[in-house]
Amino acid sequence: MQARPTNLDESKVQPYTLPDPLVMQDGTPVTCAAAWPARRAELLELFRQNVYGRSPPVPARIPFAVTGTDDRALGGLATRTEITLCPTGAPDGPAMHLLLYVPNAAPKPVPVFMGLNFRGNHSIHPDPAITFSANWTRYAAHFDAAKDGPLDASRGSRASRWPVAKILGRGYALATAFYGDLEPDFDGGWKHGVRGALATRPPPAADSWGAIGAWAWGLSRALDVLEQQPAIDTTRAAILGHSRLGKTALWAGAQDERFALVISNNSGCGGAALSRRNFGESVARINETFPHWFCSTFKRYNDQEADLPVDQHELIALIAPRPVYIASAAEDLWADPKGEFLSALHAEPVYRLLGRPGLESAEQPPLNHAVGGTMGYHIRSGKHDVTAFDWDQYLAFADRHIPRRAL
Ligand code: GTR
Repeated sequence: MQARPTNLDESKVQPYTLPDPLVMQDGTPVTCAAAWPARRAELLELFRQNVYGRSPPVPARIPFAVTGTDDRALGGLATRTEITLCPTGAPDGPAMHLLLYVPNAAPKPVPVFMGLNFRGNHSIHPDPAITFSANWTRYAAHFDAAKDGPLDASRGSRASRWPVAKILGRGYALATAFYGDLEPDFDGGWKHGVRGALATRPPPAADSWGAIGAWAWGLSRALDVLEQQPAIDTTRAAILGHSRLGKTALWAGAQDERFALVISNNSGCGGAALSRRNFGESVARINETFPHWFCSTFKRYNDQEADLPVDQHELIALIAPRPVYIASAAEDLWADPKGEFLSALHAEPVYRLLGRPGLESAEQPPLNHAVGGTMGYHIRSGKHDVTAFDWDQYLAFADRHIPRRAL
């Protein structure tokens, strides 16, 4: 069946009714903070069953090895550590290569920004000592070069998205890994990643996890390992991601309450944007183009968004009362900037119930102007990307919520 045509015209947005995050499935209203955990559990289960699928249990032990360390990295600014971990618990299973920079000057332990990268660890900074990602080379042919620019294999090709010196200078560590270490991003990629390694029964069940679930789960396994690094304060771990990895960051933060702060950069459909708003990428389009990202039940809602028992504002609500930041880009209509804002706005009642200020703005703010209390939002000018402006807001938000220690 042909998916409904994409709508990019605000005047053609059809009315819709969102499920209320503060009403239980059986109709009971959630009126006090003490009643929230039960609703939270219910929503989490609905997202597992209908959207992202169910993640496997946490392995008893995550084997890891420090494969390299240099305490005079980046001209003495940082200690660079590379850690190889086995997210499934099996030493001969898929390996995740974590690159960690810790600022030398900051009092330890330091808060940390964590996020997966699209092009291998070597793409985030020209530092010649970063191990070149073998998995990136292995799977590069699967990248959509037309959409995402030419395949630049060079070191630092994505440095504009990772202002490493600025992050370190502000007293934060940075931990990143190539998302393809967990699962290469194509239909059938599961065979080469953690889903394949843990598969128990093909064909998968309707609520078996998709690739987004696998990437999110891997971030939690990286956090397991960071908890064993004395220089890192994992009670102040921020997780961030762009686009499909923004969807991933939200799902990781929703499930794993150890993530103290969650940032979605231009995450769009299946991320921060409301599914019921017919603007930009739709559930049908995303399921058609990326059949491996979500659980198979999600396909039931192709052009039938009103039947979803949840919508994406409830994903944001699952992060409450922890700080969450949603960022849009004005030219990124495919991701529905307004739908991303509205999703945050409709999650706000949960933050309020839990005694936290929310967005503090009922209207989408003007371009390049951040708003918010425990929830943050901005829409900046420009395209689908991560820019210096975005990072400036994230660092300011982190300074307010997971500050570094005073010298
Ligand atoms: C697009 C996709 C979006 C977003 C983006 C990205 O093609 O339609 O949902 O995830 O890719 O991750 O770059």
